[in-house]
Amino acid sequence: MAINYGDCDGKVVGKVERTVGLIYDETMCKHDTPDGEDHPECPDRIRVIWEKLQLAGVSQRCVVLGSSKAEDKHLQLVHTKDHVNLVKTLSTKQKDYRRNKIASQLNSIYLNGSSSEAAYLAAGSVVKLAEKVAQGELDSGFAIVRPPGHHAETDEAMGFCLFNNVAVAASYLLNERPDLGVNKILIVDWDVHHGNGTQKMFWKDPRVLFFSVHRHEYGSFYPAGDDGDYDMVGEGLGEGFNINVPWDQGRCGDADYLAAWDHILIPVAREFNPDIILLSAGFDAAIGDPLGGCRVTPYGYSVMLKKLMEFAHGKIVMALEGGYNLDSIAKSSLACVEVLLEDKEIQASSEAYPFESTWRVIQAVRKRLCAYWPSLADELSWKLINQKVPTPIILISSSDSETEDDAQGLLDQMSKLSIENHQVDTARTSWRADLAKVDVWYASFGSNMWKPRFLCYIQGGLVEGMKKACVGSMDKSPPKEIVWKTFPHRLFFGRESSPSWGVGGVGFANPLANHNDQIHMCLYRITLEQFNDVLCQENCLNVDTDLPVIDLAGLQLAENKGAIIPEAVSNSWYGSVVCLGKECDIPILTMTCTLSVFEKFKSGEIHLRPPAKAYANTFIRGLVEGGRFSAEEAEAYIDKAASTPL
Ligand code: Q9C
Ligand code: ZN
Repeated sequence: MAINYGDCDGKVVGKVERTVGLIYDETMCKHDTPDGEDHPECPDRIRVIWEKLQLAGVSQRCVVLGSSKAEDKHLQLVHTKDHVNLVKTLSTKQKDYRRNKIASQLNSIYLNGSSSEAAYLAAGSVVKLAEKVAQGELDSGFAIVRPPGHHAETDEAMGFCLFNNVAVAASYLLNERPDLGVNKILIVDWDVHHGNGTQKMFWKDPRVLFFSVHRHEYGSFYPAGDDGDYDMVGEGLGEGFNINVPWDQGRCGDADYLAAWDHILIPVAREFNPDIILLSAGFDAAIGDPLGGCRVTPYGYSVMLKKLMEFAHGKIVMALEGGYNLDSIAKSSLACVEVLLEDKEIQASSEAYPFESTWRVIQAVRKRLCAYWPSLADELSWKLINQKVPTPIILISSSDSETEDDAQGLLDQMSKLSIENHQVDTARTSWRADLAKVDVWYASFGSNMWKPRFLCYIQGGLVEGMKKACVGSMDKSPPKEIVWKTFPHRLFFGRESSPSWGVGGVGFANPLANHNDQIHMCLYRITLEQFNDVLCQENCLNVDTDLPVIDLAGLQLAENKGAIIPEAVSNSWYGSVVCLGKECDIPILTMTCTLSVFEKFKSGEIHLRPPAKAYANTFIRGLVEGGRFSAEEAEAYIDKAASTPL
């Protein structure tokens, strides 16, 4: 440790700064696409990180080391001889077309005349840094290297990775340097992708605890398949020494990652008590990353890293893996090196809660691994897991290079905030507290009969086929009960288009009963407060109103008269609130067009129209999953309603 003396308020204070090593070598920028095509894994990635550290005056406070080439015998600790030879002979004597052919047979790999040299330098640099940290010459360090490594398997390059840099370094310490006394290594992989290569290399090895947190989405996210699932815990002596935290969804941020830290990684690390930590530090879970679709901030990375520093006397070797937004990776790297230097207190974050799916994943991981790690055995408290963001039901198509919908992003942020705002709002607009005490059945008859679609009106979000997300209700509690019933009203479809479904009709119920007709309805037991919010959303009105659309007096009136037309929605498509009687002494309400609009449908002044395909499909799912009809029957039911004149 270096001791710096500074002057503070006239007093001389001693401050111990930790010795942090950095390795950067411009030579690794020469690995590039053969014809100069753009690629996310580009040379500028390491350049911008290096420049950022210099500009911030941080590299000057670190020990900057030259890079080193890996030795073949070290590479062969985790790779086959064939693989090492393949990478070695990629170099200059070969022609581009030969390399292109090799690359084309691999998964997500490009190669040029400098790829071999860069791969040797990347692996060798991580080995060198790990050695110096292990022997105590450095407290910690960051190898700013490329190509990345964690996807590279024993006998195969993939996912932009040629050699598995971190795995080579871990194996080197354990097998080649018994003198350094490293017997247990924790590898933390926070790259947004699963570290499949590293996992396999230490699958049966209890000396290496491999922890990877990554987008998984049921095996659809790169590198796709089951390898990254939480069920993959290792085998033989290594059983329990492989931990995967597989996110079910994108958009995870600081709160999600820190929850995984606090409730999985940190307690396990405490039990494992590693001698050194190697960090597969990809920054592609960073906010703004074009491939990752997550939102970890530099603050989030700094807290994750800080929490790891309590182990192994802070001996941490960071090695760059992925990360494709140049600005994000530079800022995240800087935040991390500042933590290694024990520079400053970490500022508080503003982000609220993890996703609901995050708690689900964390609970599954804890359950699967608690036999090996007793600190995971306790059930998480109800209070804790209730601190969550409601998850929109089905998300915009997720590919590797996810094009995030801005509306969806905004929506998430809104819902993350609305949790805190909720209490304030309820206090301010007192009608909510009153109407929250009264239950009603909301009788739905269209796409809302599919529960996930209805839940959009409660929790916010959208399901497949919808063109626009719902904001949800202020009170996001799910319905207390669901029942199905049939009523003597007529189902029909009309309007040219709707904001939710685009071109095509949507469902209406004849506001008047007629005993020759039948309409099947799914009844959700919700509060009158929530019913107001659903009514507003159905009519494209803001839910945050100072006055309810239908209050207790309105409910009474609807019960007495059979239907009312609340002022606020009188000119909207669902302007009539119809009371269909009672179930278990609770009033049943539905919403449909007013009688005068119904007359216009009947006369042809407003057009009847069959429903849009996506709408009809959602409707069918509701009927089928509700156990009401088979798919064929549901389709016939809708077809009949759509083709019978009023
Ligand atoms: N649909 C690292 O972050 N994407 N590698 C292939 C195929 C590959 C990422 C897309 C992503 C590899 C180190
Ligand atoms: Zn990655």
